[in-house]
Amino acid sequence: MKKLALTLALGLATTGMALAQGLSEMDADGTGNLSLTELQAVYPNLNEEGFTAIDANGDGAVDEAELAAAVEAGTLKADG
Ligand SMILES: [Ca+2]
Ligand SMILES: [Ca+2]
Repeated sequence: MKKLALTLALGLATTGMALAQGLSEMDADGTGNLSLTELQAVYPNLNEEGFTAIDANGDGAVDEAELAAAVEAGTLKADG
């Protein structure tokens, strides 16, 4: 029973965090974060400057929090 509740809670959390397109769907190489190339597959208009702006901690990859912030700020739009 507890396990079912946890599964449901996780499912809801995942749904709540769902963006226009989830990070895992864009993460072609399965690293858990997104490179400029992976983001450009979905957002062809994104250039290196835009990527740097999204990469808040400057580690050269966009993680889930950075992706969510970019979508929320309108930096990334689903229709490019
Ligand atoms: Ca990746
Ligand atoms: Ca980063």
